[in-house]
Amino acid sequence: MQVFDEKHIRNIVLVGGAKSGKTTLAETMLFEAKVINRRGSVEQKNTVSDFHELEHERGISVYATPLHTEWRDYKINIIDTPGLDDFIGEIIAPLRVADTAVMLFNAQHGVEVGTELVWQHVDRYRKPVIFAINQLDHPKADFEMTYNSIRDHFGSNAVLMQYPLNPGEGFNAIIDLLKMVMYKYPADGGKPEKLPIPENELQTANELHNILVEKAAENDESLMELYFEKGNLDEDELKKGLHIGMLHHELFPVMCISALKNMGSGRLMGFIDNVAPGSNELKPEISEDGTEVNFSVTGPAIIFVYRTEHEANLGKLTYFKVLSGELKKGMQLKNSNTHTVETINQLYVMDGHNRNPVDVLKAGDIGATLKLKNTDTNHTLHALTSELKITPIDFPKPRMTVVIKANNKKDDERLGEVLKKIHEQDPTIEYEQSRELKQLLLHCQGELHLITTKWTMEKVYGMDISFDKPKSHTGKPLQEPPTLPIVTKNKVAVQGSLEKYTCV
Ligand SMILES: Nc1nc2c(ncn2[C@@H]2O[C@H](COP(=O)(O)OP(=O)(O)OP(=O)(O)O)[C@@H](O)[C@H]2O)c(=O)[nH]1
Ligand SMILES: [Mg+2]
Repeated sequence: MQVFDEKHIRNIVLVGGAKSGKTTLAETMLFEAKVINRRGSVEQKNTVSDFHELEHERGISVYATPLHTEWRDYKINIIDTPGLDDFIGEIIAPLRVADTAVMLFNAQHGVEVGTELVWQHVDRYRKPVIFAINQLDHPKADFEMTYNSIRDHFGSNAVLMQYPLNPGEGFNAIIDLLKMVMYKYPADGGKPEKLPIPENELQTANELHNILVEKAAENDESLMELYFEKGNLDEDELKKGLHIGMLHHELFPVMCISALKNMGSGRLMGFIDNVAPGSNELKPEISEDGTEVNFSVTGPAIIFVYRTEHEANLGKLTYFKVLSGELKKGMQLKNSNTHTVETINQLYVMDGHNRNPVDVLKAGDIGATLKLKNTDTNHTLHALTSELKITPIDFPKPRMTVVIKANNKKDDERLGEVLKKIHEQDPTIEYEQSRELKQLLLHCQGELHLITTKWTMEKVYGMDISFDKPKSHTGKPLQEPPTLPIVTKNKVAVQGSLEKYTCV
């Protein structure tokens, strides 16, 4: 596998409302880059990204899944995330290590509630963002409504870089306002023809092009001067302005796609390669004591762990980003959080559950390793001894509490150990032995989060557990949360299927 340098690595995270098409887009990008030669679908439960049994059962993404493409001299690391905010931990952890967030909107619905929540995190990190309006082939696609709702929510910095022709069932072409060409797609998608913009679209295209140019010029004084001089910017100047605007989180280019029909995905990838910023250009990471950790290709290796996964047959998988230097297989690293030494015996580039072994990963890249003993999410590891710890990902506090019990003695003994792993994998799940209530409490993000946690405990760890309402020592329920339903113990035990969980 080719080794890419910082100038040719792009890390993107796919975020957006539930079912906006993130997993379908990830699959299409892998197909475009020939990582796979047949596209799977969410319905057929055979996408590279949604590979967990739980995701197949529910028909949704539950976990942050890293994938990658190697295409036209660039490596794009893609992290596909869930759309439902019960899984917010799986969304904000990859957001932290991504260079650019590609935020999808379903052209049937415009901006949805879930998207607004994710935006708060994207905005907080001031990450570069691309807005991608997806599902433009859908009979109910409404481009105007979607773009207007984007402008209403995110303001005039959301600027059109493309617009679709014939959105809806006949969707077959995109006008590109950066290149000022039309991409015309075969009916079933794929490689487009690059054609001149039709006569009857020229006026609209010119007007929108001028808005894009003005917006791009605003981000740089020399570009502003050029724009005043010439009244326009050429393609390279425009790219530079877009790049700077994205880097400062001041300009959010809006692109058009149909992930399902593979229209616009290749152009999106080209834009990520050629215009979106790389890790070497982003603001430096900040350590817990306020020191700036500058991106360095030549410095000693530093990695930051953004995610941990416990896999039944593999053990502990640790996902990280290389912030400095080169990480080589066999290297020993010092964990500044636990003051222990870890050996990187395996080094992988991940595509869903496929592990591609590599010998080296350079600064700016994302990878995974196995079987680290004393390393968790949010830890920093160094090639040289250092006390420096990268500021941890700030995971949201849980919003729902239940009592958790094991239904037999054997499982009761394992409960603490299993909950520790569950928390390590998803830090937005917490647990505590309440001395006051004399009950073991499980805190999580919501009903679906609770259901999926139970599923994991039963199916992955073979536990027999049940949930109950927390009660005070007087026997009265502590809270009556109408919006936070609790799973009834008996029904879960009898029915044992996720779909049939009943709430009181
Ligand atoms: N017509 C049309 N359907 C699409 C498109 N992209 C995705 N879909 C469909 O939308 C549904 C959801 O797609 P996913 O790729 O699972 O969406 P997602 O955003 O990953 O969903 P979650 O991760 O569960 O939030 C599936 O039925 C897809 O086939 C598209 O471009 N056009
Ligand atoms: Mg998905």
